[in-house]
Amino acid sequence: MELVFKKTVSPDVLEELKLNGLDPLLEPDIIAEKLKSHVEEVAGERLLGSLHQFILGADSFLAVRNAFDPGALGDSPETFFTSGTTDWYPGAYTTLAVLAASGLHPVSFHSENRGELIVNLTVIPGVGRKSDKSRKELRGHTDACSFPFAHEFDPEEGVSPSPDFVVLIGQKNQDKVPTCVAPLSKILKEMPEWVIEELKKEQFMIGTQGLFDIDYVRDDASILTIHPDFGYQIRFSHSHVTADPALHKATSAIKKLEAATQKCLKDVVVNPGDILLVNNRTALHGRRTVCDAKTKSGGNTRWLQRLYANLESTKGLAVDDTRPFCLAPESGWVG
Ligand SMILES: O=C(O)CCC(=O)C(=O)O
Ligand SMILES: [Fe+2]
Repeated sequence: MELVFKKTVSPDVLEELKLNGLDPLLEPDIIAEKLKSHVEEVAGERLLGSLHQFILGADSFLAVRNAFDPGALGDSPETFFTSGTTDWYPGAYTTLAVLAASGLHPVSFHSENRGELIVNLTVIPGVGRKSDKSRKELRGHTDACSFPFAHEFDPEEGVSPSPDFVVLIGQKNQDKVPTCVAPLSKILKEMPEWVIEELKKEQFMIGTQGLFDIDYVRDDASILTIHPDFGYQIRFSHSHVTADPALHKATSAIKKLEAATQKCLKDVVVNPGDILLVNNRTALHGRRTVCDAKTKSGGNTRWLQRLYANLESTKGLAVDDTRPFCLAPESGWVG
């Protein structure tokens, strides 16, 4: 679903916050509180109603178009870390306010990117896995796929639930490289009943995605679950979900899910000034190829930013006194 803001939050209002030195990585709640009413004003009642319907599950993604004016940006960063520069603040400020107006709260994980609330998705220079990954296509996945579903969360286990929503902020995307989204409702229709039954069984191993610095594989996990209020939910990653090869039906169910996902992926371009909210439980998301290894990083290469957001009802384990939004597992944790 798409929403178009006719007006953006005024650059003057955003500039004032910047002059006050408010850092989106440290004081997201103060920023959200100060800006929420501005967003409510420019959005209007109809758009706010759509935001609320979306977070309650009306659709698998929401593209908020023309939400902010990116203003004058420096060269695209070449690192995941956002601290140290401030040219990206207008997008971050507005996104925090849009989340607050939707009834969502931002979260990060201590073990991913030093627990920083907002990370760059940008071309990382050099050779190696991280650089390759930053340029390549990403197949359909959910973020933090090895973490529990919200209704499975057990504080004793030491792992907070995976985030309810993945939020992408558009800073630069001159080649219009699409993000892709496959709604679970469509994927389910592409699969026979026996595949759905297999995916619901607690028989899979889910490894942890590369950006987390923890050593953790979730054993005896289901890929599909039925949430008591929201219905079918999914967690998945092509590269991190496996089954015991002796379990033929489980292995072929993974293959069927991959094929069904492929059929359902829809391109959504996150343009500068746009905010894309993806439901991390009722959709798989991915991305088309950003560029090849010959393309230089920096300059005007694609630059999105990402943060996570949870419903009020989703609880996690806070582990950092100075950053209440930063959740377990901690960096270096072995599960
Ligand atoms: O770059 C994008 O559009 C999405 C990236 C993504 O899904 C990820 O980094 O997990
Ligand atoms: Fe992702």
